[in-house]
Amino acid sequence: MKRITLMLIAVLAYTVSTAQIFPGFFNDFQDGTTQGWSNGGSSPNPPTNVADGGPGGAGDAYLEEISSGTVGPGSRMVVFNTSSDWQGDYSSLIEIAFNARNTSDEDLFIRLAFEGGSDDTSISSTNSVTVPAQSDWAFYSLNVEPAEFTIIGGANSVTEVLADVNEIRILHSDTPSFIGAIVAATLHLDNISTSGLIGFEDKLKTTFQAVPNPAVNSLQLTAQVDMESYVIYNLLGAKVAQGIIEGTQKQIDVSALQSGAYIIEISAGNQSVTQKFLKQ
Ligand SMILES: [Ca+2]
Ligand SMILES: [Ca+2]
Repeated sequence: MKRITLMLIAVLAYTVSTAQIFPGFFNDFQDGTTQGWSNGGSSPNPPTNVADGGPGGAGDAYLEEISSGTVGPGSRMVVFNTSSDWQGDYSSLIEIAFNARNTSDEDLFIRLAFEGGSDDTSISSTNSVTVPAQSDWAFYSLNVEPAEFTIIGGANSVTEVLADVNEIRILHSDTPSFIGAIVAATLHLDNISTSGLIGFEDKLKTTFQAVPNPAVNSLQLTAQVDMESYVIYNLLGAKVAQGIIEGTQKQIDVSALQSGAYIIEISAGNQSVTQKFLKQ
């Protein structure tokens, strides 16, 4: 029953709206699974979870992917993920980063590839990052902004694909590809993570607080960005108080204000945010 409910939720989530993929999501493989990374049904060498020896050393699990370099399933260096964690809208992301190690004799030219959009269009990173042969763990990142991709097949634009991804792939190929290249190699991956930039203005607007509300004698201002100054207006638009903040928090004295409703405007970095508050 639980499983059916989860499946229904998954179906509803897919049909009703496209989930946003947020910065800060990552696969660290510490749960002992491949976290949805696979080769597909008939591969003789699907990715596996290795419990020890990731970039953090003992106890740091990672993903091992082997490609045979021969013919047929398992010959190409490619892992893909169609789990709900990786399906959705990538438009708020800047990069996907990961730790990688290449224990084989071939340099690996790692790219991201996606399938998505209304037409199941496939796209690939135009440029690769090189994980050198016989290299130890290192940190790599690939940009996921639309300008960084080449369309492999399908009628959607890159932007449409990145707004509605149904499959992500990490692959080796010396040219843009959705299927990866045939190579005999072993690639280790860990901490596959999303990163993005929330704009200063968004961060100011989403984190600014003036409490308590209603205020009695003082108002505590906090934000996760440095604020520069404040102005308090009454509801007629007249300026009744102002001051300098210089930091992420400031307690201001409002005891002299008459009881009533006010607007406080915070300025920072050429941006501003306003909030209504009541003085008791
Ligand atoms: Ca790990
Ligand atoms: Ca494989």
